[in-house]
Amino acid sequence: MKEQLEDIRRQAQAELSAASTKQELETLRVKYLGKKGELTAILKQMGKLSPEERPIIGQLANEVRESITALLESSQAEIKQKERNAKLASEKLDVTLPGKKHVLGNKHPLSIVLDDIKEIFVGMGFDIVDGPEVEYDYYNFEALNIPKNHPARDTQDTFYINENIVLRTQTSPVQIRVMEKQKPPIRIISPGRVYRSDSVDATHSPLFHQIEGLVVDKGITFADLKGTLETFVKRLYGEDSVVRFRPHHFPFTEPSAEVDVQCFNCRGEGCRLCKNEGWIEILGCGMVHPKVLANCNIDPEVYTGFALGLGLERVAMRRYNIDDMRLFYDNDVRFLSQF
Ligand code: 2NL
Repeated sequence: MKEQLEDIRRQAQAELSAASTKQELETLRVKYLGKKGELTAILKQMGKLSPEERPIIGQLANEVRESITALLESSQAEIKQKERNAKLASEKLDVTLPGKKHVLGNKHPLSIVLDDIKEIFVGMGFDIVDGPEVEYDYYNFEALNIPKNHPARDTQDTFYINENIVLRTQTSPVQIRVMEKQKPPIRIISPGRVYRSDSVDATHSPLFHQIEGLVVDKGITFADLKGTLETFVKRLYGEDSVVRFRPHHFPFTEPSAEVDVQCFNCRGEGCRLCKNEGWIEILGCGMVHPKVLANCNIDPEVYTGFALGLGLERVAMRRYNIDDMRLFYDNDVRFLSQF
């Protein structure tokens, strides 16, 4: 029996020091100290011993139990400490590390200029409208007094989807649609993407942006056009801007004009920026052609109107001194973060 007890002690010591989890320890506790455990099994046989042997074996059994209990407790404490250390290590946080920089986005230069222009027109009581980029030939050309075989169709270099459908070459079709639906007074601008079948270079792109404006009401005259555009140009380029109107021709306006602003670089003297002209062309405009009004069921004997169109890229290129249009569409952050 003595031998058996010593065996149990040795075996328990070996197994306990090899245990590495709480679960293993619990299994070992049951195995050695539990009601059906090995030590209990021995103690149950104490009755067979002689009275002289009994206290000796009893004492030894107690010693074994105590040493196993002590070992269990120290192993438990050790495992608990190990788990704690592992938890602390995995949750370690270096509060001295530098923070992660958030890269802030930028407003695209075209959006900056567009928002400025919208604000100026909204300030004068205009509404902002939009419409389809894939448009009927009728709305893009026919209704604007550009019939089939009109020379303007050649210069437009249109992308045709089929015989009757095009990618819009200007945003005027949006305004035709408004005039068809809404009776005057009308005061709108229509900014948006337009398409022309041009090859890409520093000043051309098959996709660019246009802003058109339209005012239709009783008694609208060329003086309203001049006043509105002068106000627009002064708000966009500064109150001291000088504006001139030059006769021009568009099929959809009559009379038509182009608007120049005196070169803000040389004040009209002539320099590189204005190509020695002293003036910089900024938009086209005119009184809405009576045929265009009639096409939209607006009686040209009762109503008159004016319209204008300008290219967004050209305004932005001049403002930011950008010499290559392609930069707008590359979306290179090194370019975009400069505005
Ligand atoms: C330019 C200048 C222009 C218009 C656009 C227009 C729209 C309607 C009726 C009449 Cl619905 N006109 N738009 C008028 C004059 C000039 O654009 O340089 N275009 C290429």
